[in-house]
Amino acid sequence: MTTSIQHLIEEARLSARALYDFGEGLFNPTVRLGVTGLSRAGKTVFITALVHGLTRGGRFPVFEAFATGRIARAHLAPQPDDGVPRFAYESHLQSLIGERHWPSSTVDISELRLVIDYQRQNGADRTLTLDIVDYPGEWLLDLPLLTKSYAQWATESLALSRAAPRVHLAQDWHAHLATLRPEAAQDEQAALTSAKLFTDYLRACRDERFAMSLLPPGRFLMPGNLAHSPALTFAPLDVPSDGTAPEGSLWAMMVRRYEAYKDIVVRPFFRDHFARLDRQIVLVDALAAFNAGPEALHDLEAALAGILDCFRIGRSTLFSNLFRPRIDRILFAATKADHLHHSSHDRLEAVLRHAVAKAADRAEYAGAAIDVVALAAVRATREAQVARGREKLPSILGTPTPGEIANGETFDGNTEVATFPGDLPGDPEELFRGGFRGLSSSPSEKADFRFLRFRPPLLEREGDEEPALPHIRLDRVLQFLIGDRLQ
Ligand SMILES: Nc1nc2c(ncn2[C@@H]2O[C@H](COP(=O)(O)OP(=O)(O)OP(=O)(O)O)[C@@H](O)[C@H]2O)c(=O)[nH]1
Ligand SMILES: [Mg+2]
Repeated sequence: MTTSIQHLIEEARLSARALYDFGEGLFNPTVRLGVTGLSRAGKTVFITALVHGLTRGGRFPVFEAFATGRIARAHLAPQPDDGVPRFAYESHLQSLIGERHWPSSTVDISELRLVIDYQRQNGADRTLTLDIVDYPGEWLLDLPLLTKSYAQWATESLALSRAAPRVHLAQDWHAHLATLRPEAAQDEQAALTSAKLFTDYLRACRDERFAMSLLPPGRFLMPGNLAHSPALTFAPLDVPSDGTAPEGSLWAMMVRRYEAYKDIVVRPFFRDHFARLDRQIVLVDALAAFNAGPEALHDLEAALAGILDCFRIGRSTLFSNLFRPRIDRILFAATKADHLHHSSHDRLEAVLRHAVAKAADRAEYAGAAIDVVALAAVRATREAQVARGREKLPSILGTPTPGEIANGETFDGNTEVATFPGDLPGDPEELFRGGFRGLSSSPSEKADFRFLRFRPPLLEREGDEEPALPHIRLDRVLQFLIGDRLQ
């Protein structure tokens, strides 16, 4: 099928969907909120805490409609899409509150509908439906592939893999690549081996010590039911970015599979999910990047540019203006801010703001309104000043998860400790200049930032009331994402 016919069909499908959603929205004001972030960024915890706070009376002084009592009630309702898994809110909440364990990892898209009954500022009673869609950030970072040819993608991926620290992780794959001739006859075993070695390389980049963010194609690391299919059995070859693949060659085989990946994975995601979102929050684990080192921070910045590119690409080039994606607000949130003393929260926000601004320049971004926040959806720590010699260090207190290690001690999951995670610099540019040590270049005792994983907090129950979960700035997030729709 030629690309233009394919595009026409895509547009027709998209248009039908948009019209249907539009009709629904007329009778029933709805906000479709996308929640995304790379794996372990904090999506599941964020959604669980947000829904719990809205339905069970959280403490949200900055969320105006809530703080002034205009929200009468918020409750869960059956979700609109029958083919999408439901977000397992109840079991995630049970882990968090009942067992004091973080919810387990999730790899698919999921959805939850929350209905909010509220009073407008003029006194009229209204309802706002909030559909929350949780999807992996890796899927989002695949969207730029839609506008790239195989040769462009291969050239970019190879260039990235030839810079430190990736080049050390890519040795096996590069060695195999050097034995391949793109013009040689197509060869399933060669494709299988290079896809495997390329995937191993991506997995090594994602490891906590390196914490790289930019690792498309996303499904290579989370294949689901596509594992071992031809659409996931390709890898970059060293080919000229403007050349044509000879028929029957290994190169042509790779091109075909790369295009199949876009057809089977990327386009349906764009059409069925991304194009239907109204608002988007992107959760970012900036602390994991500090932990790993300066290269991880630069990689994160490149990933943010990639993400901004997605919103721009979606808006301008893929489809007609009539039914283009309609996201009008994007919030970037640095998660797990409770790992830092509050004196560093503003600094964490400043680092993310700096990275997003640089990324916006790189992606020549113009589009939806953007804001940035440092957040802890669930605050697992308290604060204290700990004396070290004459100095008083701003420290945090929490219960490390069982098995965490610091200063040679392994924690049992019941003992509370005070730690000093490290001070973020007042000028974010200092971090980007790279003058700090992370796990990618030194052993953990020498790293400049040390973040222990803590258990969720122990909550005090008052009578039969379900306790509220402590948080940092979750109310500011709500105000930005839906405050204007509740006026
Ligand atoms: N202290 C603290 N830790 C958090 C918070 N949010 C997430 N975490 C930690 O980060 C881990 C990952 O959080 P999840 O919400 O499962 O992240 P996710 O993005 O859903 O991860 P995947 O489902 O694996 O993609 C948790 O197991 C916690 O250890 C938070 O607000 N505070
Ligand atoms: Mg999850």
